[in-house]
Amino acid sequence: MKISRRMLLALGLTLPTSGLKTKIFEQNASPFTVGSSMKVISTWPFGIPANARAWQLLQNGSTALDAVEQGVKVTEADPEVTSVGYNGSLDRDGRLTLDACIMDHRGMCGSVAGLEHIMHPISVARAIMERTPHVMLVGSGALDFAISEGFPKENIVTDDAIARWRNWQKSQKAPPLSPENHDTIGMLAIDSSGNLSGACTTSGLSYKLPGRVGDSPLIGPGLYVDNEIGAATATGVGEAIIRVVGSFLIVELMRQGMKPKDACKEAVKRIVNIHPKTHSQLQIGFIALRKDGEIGAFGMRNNEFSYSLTDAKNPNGTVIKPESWLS
Ligand code: SD4
Repeated sequence: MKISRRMLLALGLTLPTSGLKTKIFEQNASPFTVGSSMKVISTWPFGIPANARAWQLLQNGSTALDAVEQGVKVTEADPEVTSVGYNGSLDRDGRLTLDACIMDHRGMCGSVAGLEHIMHPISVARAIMERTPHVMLVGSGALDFAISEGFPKENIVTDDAIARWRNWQKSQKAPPLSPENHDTIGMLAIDSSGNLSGACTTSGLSYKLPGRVGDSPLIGPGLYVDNEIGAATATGVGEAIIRVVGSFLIVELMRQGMKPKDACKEAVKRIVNIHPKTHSQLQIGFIALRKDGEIGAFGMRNNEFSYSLTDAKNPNGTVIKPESWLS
């Protein structure tokens, strides 16, 4: 006679719970072998010092979430990077409005858009994730929240940024979507427990229309993390990245079995399909980190895009130029 679960319960007996747990785990398990090695990747060569901070934290046993937050804070505070955080590029009206988002291995996320006067928008995004029931705050609401959480209101608009903006006003040589006008840091990390997190932060397109929001603070286009599959993030013309929900698309393509590089290339291809005549004007770069540690990337324009990798083999970081659509 077959013994049913009901019969066992009636007898005051239970099925071995370990067997039950194993089954549930198997149903949800990642299809990829969880890599034993920690890894950090981020967009552009200016990711090297940001990766270094993240790597230091990972080596000390920090979570990927702490690593990516602290990592991109390096870039946010760096006046040499004129497209992220402090000394970032102004909008058409001369205001510095910052966008950022963060996502962890549990699928939790936080985001800010159009945030002024705050040095570290990524930490405000994390505070929204951890201390509110919301995902995204924008503009004055985001600023009020940041101040209420103790973030100092600072002047992060530099004389240099104002001079660049005045220069642009005079010449208006650089159109708002030109490649030299934008560069975001997007960072992905895998920690010693094999958990993934990502962060993305930018001042957005230089001289953008006031109120314009790009892909970088948007969970889906600018950043996506699925702890069973992998993570992806983006840099480049946000409008084009939003149209294909780039980072989410890449993670879903990896779920279907595509390699990280091929998934990034497919996302670029979809942008080409939507912009058959203008894609050569679009700077785009995607990076992806799969659960098992495999990385991949792809760019749009003639080898312009590069990204930074830091791991046990490259503890000081290395800059990699991925293939691009136009070469
Ligand atoms: C945006 N994606 O605001 C950002 C800008 C950028 O490389 O990444 N530049 O559209």
